[in-house]
Amino acid sequence: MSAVHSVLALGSNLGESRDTLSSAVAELADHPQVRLSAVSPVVRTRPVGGPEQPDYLNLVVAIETDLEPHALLAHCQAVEARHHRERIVRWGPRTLDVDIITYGDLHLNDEDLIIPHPRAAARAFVLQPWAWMEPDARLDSVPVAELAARAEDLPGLEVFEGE
Ligand code: A4P
Ligand code: MG
Repeated sequence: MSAVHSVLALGSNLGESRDTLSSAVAELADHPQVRLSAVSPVVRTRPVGGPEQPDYLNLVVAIETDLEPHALLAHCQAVEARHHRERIVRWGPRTLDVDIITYGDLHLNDEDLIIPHPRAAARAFVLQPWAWMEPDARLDSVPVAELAARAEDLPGLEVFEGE
């Protein structure tokens, strides 16, 4: 089987978020069946949904992987667990969230895994860094840059250059 191109989105708004994101990218790539092919700029974003909470740092990565989708989800969750992610409130603050945005052209709707990610098409905190990383990317045949431009949370997004 040839490797599948997949886009993963990472977010953090608790603890040392910048360091957490850097180590998470390295840990995601540190798997024999995962090859990192691109990393987006880091963006600072206003929280979308959930309770009052700090701003997020977000980024996306592109990988080539031989893992099947559920095995990739398990790998993402293992990386989350290393950062002591605790699930307390849905859409609440978190040290690390890793979501699978796309997996090749696959459409999947399982109880524990939906691909493409069901909310990605409306979220600038995923779409804008993705469009910068892969300017020609499409999500369900719509250019990602177009989706980003339409996303309601785009005005709150800025490139993160460090504190
Ligand atoms: N799951 C289903 N599909 C997927 C997928 N494609 N990738 C399941 C990853 N997981 C997927 O996720 C709950 C369950 O979703 C998992 O057990 C998995 O089986 P979770 O990470 O435990 O919980 P969550 O993240 O609180 O919920 P959810 O629904 O993933 O939240 P979202 O929609 O990802 O939103 N605002 C800013 N600015 N930046 C952010 O990063 N993130 C969120 C989280 C909200 N607001 C934000 C940000
Ligand atoms: Mg999640």
